[in-house]
Amino acid sequence: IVGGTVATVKSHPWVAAIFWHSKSKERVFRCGGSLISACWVLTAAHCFPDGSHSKEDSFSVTLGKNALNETDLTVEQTFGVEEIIIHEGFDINGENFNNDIALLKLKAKRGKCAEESTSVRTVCLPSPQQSLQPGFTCEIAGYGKEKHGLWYKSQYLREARVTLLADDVCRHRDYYGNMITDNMFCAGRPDGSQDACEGDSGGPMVCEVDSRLFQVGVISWGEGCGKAFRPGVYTRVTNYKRWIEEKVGLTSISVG
Ligand code: 4AZ
Repeated sequence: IVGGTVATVKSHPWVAAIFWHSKSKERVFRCGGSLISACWVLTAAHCFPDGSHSKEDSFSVTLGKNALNETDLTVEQTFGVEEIIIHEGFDINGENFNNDIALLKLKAKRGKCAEESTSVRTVCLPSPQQSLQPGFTCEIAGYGKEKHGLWYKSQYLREARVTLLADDVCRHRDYYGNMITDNMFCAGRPDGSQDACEGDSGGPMVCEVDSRLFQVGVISWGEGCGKAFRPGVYTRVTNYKRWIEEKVGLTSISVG
């Protein structure tokens, strides 16, 4: 996160940290994610560059995490991954990030996945017809870099506020032109002062509607971080409501 502030996971209790296990068993932070039901985490497809060959055993997910390099067993909940579902329409080799969305099924422990606490809870998904006006301000959170080009990620969870851009603005040649598909939208700050950055992808953008927070976007990509005319690009979650329901099952998600 560029230009934001340190946040506690209690104010973003659906945030998930996805780790990859190296051959030497080191846990390497890979991506953000969001808890949408007790056993399911929503994230970005590009977090799994091996696509459907990604090995479930090589990943784990921690909920309730404030700091990447510190473990607080009193609040954190860590799970293995039972299944990785990458959107069928995501093109791993392609140069565009269309359909950059994936689901992780958590491995239950003694019959249970995530247990609700002040640091762990699910986020609501918007209804497919929900649409927010350009200029609406929403919140992003993640453990990603505080500046493009840094070699290290943020030690702590951070948050920032970004404003939704009109699609025709983001598709203007001064911005991203035809790189923006109908499954994406852009958000940022005119001066680039707040943005998502490397390591934040897969994490949620949430917007407050009628005093409830809905996950409207998945942090996906952008050219650099915090640059004017180069806003953050997000996967449009409303377009995937049916896909998510089909994979997860209607029973277990909070619907707005
Ligand atoms: C990334 O590499 C990334 N400024 C995510 C978001 C943005 C740029 C890069 C948006 O994961």
